[in-house]
Amino acid sequence: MKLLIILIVVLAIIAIAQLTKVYEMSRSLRKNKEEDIPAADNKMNASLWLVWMFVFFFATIYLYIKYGNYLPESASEHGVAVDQLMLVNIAMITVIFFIVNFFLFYFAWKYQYKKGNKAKFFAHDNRLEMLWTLVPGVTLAFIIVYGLITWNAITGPASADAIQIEVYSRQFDWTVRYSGDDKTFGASSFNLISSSNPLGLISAEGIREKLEEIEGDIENLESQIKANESDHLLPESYVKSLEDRVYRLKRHKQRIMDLDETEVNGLSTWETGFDDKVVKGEMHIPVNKEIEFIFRSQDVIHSAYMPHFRAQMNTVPGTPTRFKMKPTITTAEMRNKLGDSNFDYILLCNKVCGAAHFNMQMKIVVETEEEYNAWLAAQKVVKAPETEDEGDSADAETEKKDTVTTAMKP
Ligand SMILES: [Cu+2]
Repeated sequence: MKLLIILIVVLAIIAIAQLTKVYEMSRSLRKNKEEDIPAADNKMNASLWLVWMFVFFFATIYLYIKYGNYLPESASEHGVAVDQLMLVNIAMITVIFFIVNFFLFYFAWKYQYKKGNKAKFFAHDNRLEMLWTLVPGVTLAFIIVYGLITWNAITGPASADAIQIEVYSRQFDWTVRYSGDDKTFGASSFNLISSSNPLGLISAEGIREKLEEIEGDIENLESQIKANESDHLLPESYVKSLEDRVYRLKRHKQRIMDLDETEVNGLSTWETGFDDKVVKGEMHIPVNKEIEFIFRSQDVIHSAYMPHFRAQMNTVPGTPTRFKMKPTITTAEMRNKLGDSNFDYILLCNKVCGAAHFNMQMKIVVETEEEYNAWLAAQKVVKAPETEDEGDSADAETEKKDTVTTAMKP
């Protein structure tokens, strides 16, 4: 099949070369020079510029109408300002587009070659220089200042009673964390990330489990190295790689032991995380309440894109980013407005982050505050509070902490 295609291409090239030759020979027979262009050809080319201008303008207008409004009205408060900014920019660009392109094609037609026409020599004009420096300068300054004012209003600090939601990205899904009644997220560390703890939440148990896992691995590797000291069965390079892994695991262990248990509101940082709620699959948010999103990423840069709310923010490994917004239309209201009972808000990844990037999405449900509270109450907390009586659980707590403190001493 491939050979056939190559053959066709080669034959086509030969055919074109032969046709060109025939054309050149016929031209020399007519005694015309190659660079001589007949007046009729010249005129037709000039008129075609005008025809193309109309096709181009109509195509542009058609595309504006067909694709200009692919999103429904903004479902967030700041989104109205974003739409306004976008509209002003597009309006200015459109006006300039039509003026510039009109002159481009019109002049190509007007100044077509005519026998005897001579170009005027015109080197400099201060008024013209001023005009084409000042007009774009002022226009661009307006766009930038207007954009910055809007951007600063959107990205300013969130109010104190804003609901905080952590949006956590990794290849290739989203996880959401709600901070619970204490309004404080439990601390997390990438050193504790494991299949059972994808967010790397810090807890006494999490630390102990991870340390046990690492110690087990170190022991296993060291016993292999030790056995080799007597029987020398392993190749030297392999022993080197084992030693390297032991070194890395020990450093990882040290980093985990360095995690501190700083106090926040009288609770240790990991205790503040016990009432957090980790949710996958869909994110619920209440309408008309300010929400502050905190974005984190486990692996590469992703981008949290919520088109219906005109919101987008990169999620960067190692650097939490944030964005505040106030949704104004519930999912049910938007379904009514659009007459589409299947409509859902969506969170998409908008950075090409790997093979399954296209499918990295999550449903967003905007509902009334009562519905939201009921939904949130039904979600599981990270660690349920102890049910035994006070004295017992306090003892258990001290005991647990002792274990960790011992483990934490290198
Ligand atoms: Cu992604």
